Amino acid sequence: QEKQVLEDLEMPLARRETETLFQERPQTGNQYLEDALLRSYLKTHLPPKVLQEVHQDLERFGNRLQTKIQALSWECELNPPVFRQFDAWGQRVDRIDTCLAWRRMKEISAEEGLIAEAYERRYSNWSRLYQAVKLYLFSSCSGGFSCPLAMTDGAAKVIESLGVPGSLKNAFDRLTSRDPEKFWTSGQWMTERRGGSDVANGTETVARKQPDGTYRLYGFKWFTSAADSDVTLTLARIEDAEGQCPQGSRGLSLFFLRVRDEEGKLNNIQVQRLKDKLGTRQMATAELWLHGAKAELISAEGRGVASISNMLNITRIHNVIGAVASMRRMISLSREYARRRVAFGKLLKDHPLHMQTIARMEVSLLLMEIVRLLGLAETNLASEQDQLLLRLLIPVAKLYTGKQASAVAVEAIESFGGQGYMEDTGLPVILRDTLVLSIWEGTTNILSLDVLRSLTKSQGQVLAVFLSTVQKKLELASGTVKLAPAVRQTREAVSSLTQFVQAASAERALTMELAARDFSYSLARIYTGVLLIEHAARPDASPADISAALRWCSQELCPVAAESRSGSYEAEAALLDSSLVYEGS
Ligand code: UCC
Repeated sequence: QEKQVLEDLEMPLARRETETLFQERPQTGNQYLEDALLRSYLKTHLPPKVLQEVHQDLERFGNRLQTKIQALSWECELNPPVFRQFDAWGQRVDRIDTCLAWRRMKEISAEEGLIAEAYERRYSNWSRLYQAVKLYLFSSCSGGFSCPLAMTDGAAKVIESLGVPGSLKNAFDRLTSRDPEKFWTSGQWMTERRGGSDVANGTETVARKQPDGTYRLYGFKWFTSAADSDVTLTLARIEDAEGQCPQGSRGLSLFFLRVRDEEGKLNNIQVQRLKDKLGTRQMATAELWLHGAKAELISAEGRGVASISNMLNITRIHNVIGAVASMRRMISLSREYARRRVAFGKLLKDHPLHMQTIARMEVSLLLMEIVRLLGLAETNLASEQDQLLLRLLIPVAKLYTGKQASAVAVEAIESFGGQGYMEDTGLPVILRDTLVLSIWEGTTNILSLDVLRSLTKSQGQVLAVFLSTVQKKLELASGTVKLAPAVRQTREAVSSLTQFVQAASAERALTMELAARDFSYSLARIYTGVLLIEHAARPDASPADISAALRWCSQELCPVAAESRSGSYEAEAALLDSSLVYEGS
């Protein structure tokens, strides 16, 4: 085909019989089979018997996605949910109508065990990794259904961590069911009108205790994703006998509620409107009034934030899955296009700058590492070090991949030239949908502060484990000659990071806060670097594995040290101290 294209190019337009020079649609195949990095990761880590079974299922699932599910995803984009407040006779109905393809996604999610797999634990600690790989493959074809799945997984996790109390047994069974008839999805209603980051001070919803021990919730949930879900977890303040509510974080408790009753009637909930969003338009995000919604208290009183953080850590991992999947999708489309598209007399794939730009976008090993650790934690196989590392890496990976995903999407769109800008290529929707990944589930700054929180709470242990794990991995790879530059660059970055931390501990807290984002980026880049190095140091590593590690490590791996050396945090701190900052800047 390449030869044909080049021959055509030589021919004057009038004599061309075919239209090979028209731009061709990039066609990707089975996304599991085409993902060499994923497959080699699974081959390296999974026990042979698990690998054999998992491989068969993933190959089948990859085909199903390509031949059946992908088309449904586009249907979801074309038919976003519609809100009907009243019926023809003036009765208030507050119906959110979703399209057939969206409802089919729910059935497929159950059939494929996209939540169930993680809780059945057929493959012990490897079940989480297996589930995450399926979600990763599904994500780009899911038409936004990944969002309710994230929250469903988070809700199941919270319920499981409570020991699945009798009152929640039915809900747990449904959230983790493989039966499409039974399967439920969950929402996660956290954001109120004062905002979604400062949950401790922004939550106004009040919970009134009923004689039967249940609660009624009163409040306004201003941003509820996948409002067509069956159940939800939400935060509220329990009112005391005097009608007072404790304020702040310690006043928040966690509740479970069903959105509708058996007859499909809303649980004293009114839908105010659907949100008119930039992206994720396939999914119904709503403003909801709770007028006495019946709910069950599921945390200790005042432990709402700590309890829901179990859910947040899962939905943040899903965010990483979504980010890595969208990057993967964009990169494979872009690569595929580069194999077909001719510019300046040669195929795009033969332009070095173009290919270098595409190749610097791989971060999937960070995701695999997190779900590997989560799998260990969930089967009581994790060491204390594993747990500390997991606590640190979740916010690091969420903030880094969330930001990276939209940058990659922009770059990939550009790699298509003007075609990337055309709605009906299906490319702009990917860009729109990636933009939310750095916003929901904690913005980049909120998560950078969470990284600092994990440091403070563990008295620095998370960082000590991070550094020792990195050193160990570098040591093991140090005999591989081809990787020497990458190992050296990473060692230098680790040493800069250590120096920065030592210096920062003598500074005031403000300096560390100003550096929090760059600090988190440094952790993400260094850790991704050592994972790529570790993978490339395998005896059967491919030249592509080696070049991926070398390319990754040739970038600035420790931006926090570079910024610190330039004195930018001190300068910013001085500006904040002085009156030099303009109002609102
Ligand atoms: O709901 C949303 C949209 C849903 C759509 C999701 C779909 C995703 C799909 C992706 C697929 C493609 S968005 C809602 C987003 N909102 C957030 O994520 C909240 C962002 N804000 C934060 O994370 C804040 O940092 C807060 C709320 C956690 C701060 O609250 P506090 O109360 O001020 O924080 P504290 O006092 O530091 O923490 C309270 C407790 C502590 O435990 P104790 O009391 O034992 O010391 C903390 O250690 O909570 C614990 N804690 C955590 N534990 C706080 N964060 C964590 C954590 N991440 N992990 C473990």
